Order: sequence, then C-alpha cells, then structure tokens
Amino acid sequence: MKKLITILGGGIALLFSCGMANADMAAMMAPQAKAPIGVMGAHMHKEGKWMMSYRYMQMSMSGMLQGDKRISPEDIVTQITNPFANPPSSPTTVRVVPDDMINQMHMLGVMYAPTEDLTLMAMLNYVDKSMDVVSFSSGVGTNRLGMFNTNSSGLSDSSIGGLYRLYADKNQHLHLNVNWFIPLGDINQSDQVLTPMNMRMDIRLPYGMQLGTGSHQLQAGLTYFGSHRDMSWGAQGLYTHVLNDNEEDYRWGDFASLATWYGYRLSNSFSASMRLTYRHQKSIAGMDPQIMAPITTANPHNYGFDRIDLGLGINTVITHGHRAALEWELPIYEDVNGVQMAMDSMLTLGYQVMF
Ligand SMILES: [Cu+2]
Repeated sequence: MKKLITILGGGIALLFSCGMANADMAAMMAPQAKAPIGVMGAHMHKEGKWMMSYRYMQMSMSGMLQGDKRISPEDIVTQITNPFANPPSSPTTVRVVPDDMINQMHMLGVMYAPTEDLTLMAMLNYVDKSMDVVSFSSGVGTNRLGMFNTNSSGLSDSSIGGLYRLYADKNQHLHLNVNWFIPLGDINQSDQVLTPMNMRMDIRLPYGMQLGTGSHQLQAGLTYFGSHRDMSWGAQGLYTHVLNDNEEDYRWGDFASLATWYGYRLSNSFSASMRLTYRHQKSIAGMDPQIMAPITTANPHNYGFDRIDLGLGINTVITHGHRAALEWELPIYEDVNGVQMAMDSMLTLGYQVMF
C-alpha cells in the first residue's frame, strides 16, 4: 500500500510538473542550463524542489615535478634532501619516490530549497586512493630496489552548506556559497612499505594518502550564471579556510579556486562545455611526528600548488528531471611547492535527479 501511494504520488507530481511546461521550465530543462558537472554548488532550486546526485571523480597522477619542471626519480634520490635524515638509520636524501597515483572519489549529494532564495546542500564523500611507489636501494646511488603499492579507502571529509540568492533576472543569476566541511576522513591510515634496507614495514601513510584533513573547514564564495538562447556561461570563486590544527598537530593549507565556463546546446538533450579553473593550495603547516619516512610525500613542504586546468564536458537531459554529465579536466599549467607528483587528468561523472 505504501509503495502504491509512493508510485501514485510520484506519478501525480510528474504530471503536475509536466503540466507547467512553460518557457521557464523549458529553459530550466535545457542541457546547457547547468554548469559543468565538476563545478559544485553552481545552481539553485525553485522553492520546495529536491535533488539527489551521485558523482564519481577520478584523479590520475604520474611522474614527478619540482616546481613547474619534470624531475626524474634518479635525480630525486640523489639531490632532494630528506628532512628527517638521521644517518645511518635514515638517509640524507629521499630514497622512496611515488610513481603513479589514482585517487577515486564517490560523492553523494542532496539539495533542497526551503525558500526561493535559499538552497541547502549536503555531500557525503568516500575516497579510494592507490599509489605505486619505487624504493631505491640503501642510502646512496640509483639502484632500484623494487616497487610497491599503498592503498587507503573509506569515508572522507564531507560537507553541509547552503546557497543564498543575491541577484536574479531573466538571464543572469548570482549567489553566495557557504559550506562547512566536517572531518569525517580518518588521518591514521597505515599500510606496508618496502624500505631502502629491503624490509617490509607497516607505517603511517603520508599526508596525501590519508582519507581526510582532520580539520574543520569553512568554504565561502560566489557563483555567477548567465544564459541566453543556446548559450550559458558562468564563473565561480571559492575559498576554503582550514579552521584548526588536527589531532596529529598539523593542518592542510587553505584552498582557493576560480572557475569560468561556457556551455552550448548541441541538441534538445545534449550540450557541450568548456571550463578554465585556477586552483591554488598552500602547503601543510605543522607535521605528524609519525610521518617521517624518506619519501617526498612525507615532507609537509611538498604540498600545495598552483594549477590551471582545462575542462571539457558534456551535459545530457535523459528524461524530465534526470540528468547525466561528464567532465574531463587536464592541467595546462602546474607549479608545485617542492617536489610532487604531476597531475595527468581528472574525470567527473555525475547523475542528478530532481523532484
Ligand atoms: Cu541541485
């Protein structure tokens, strides 16, 4: 009986919403009416409307950068100082170097608009990180001892927040973004590594392999969106401030991003988009005394970067209220603090249902 009521209710709601198919609704349903799927909190809802969304994001990294230049693992293990050096137990240079990394994220989102000017949103994130690493033999030289893999997965930092409408007319829209990130991700993940002395050891994984930041974070920003006929365009600036040192006595650097995009309708159900995003993150402040391995990722100064990414996307409208989208981003400029892995690409796939 309960099921029947749900189906009937859904059917009536669908009929009702299809019944109000006016120009406004048609515009809202156009594929280019939404920002590229990789942009978070880019749209608001009409009062009373809900949305459930799922996003899958995959970041691929490989090779190493020093600043904005490529550096080989052999150069790293002979030139880059190990800040935790304590010979002979810990070598004077880094001896373990990341080779490649895949960072997968599953994001469940819910949005609801209690009033016309306010849309609330919450996101629950789950990450799965995998890194292949090369160990060089003993304390000096360029003999490769072997490769190993480290993995971590679980719940990550998740957010609740809202979007507040500042301005809207027929073609343009401006809103405020505010999000609070709650540190749900574990920062004590460990895995087995191959040491330069050819021993297998369980150690706490470096910062980048942990599941969360361990800190509360406050994000604020502005989103602008415009549309005219078959075109849409927008811009979003966000700043994420890390509020406190975590329980291991460090904090991730503040993060800022500035994105601008353009969307164009290809057909009734497809649109294409292009996006440019500037991203900046400061390095980690403080350190976890349990993370002291002779690997580049154990040095808190090897975090933070400046990057410009180019994003190409497709938005589709499947049926009324259902959308699917993908966006593929690749860096066109990258300058990292210290020595870090280079970003290859980021892929975001998403599905959204509005009701
Ligand atoms: Cu939404």
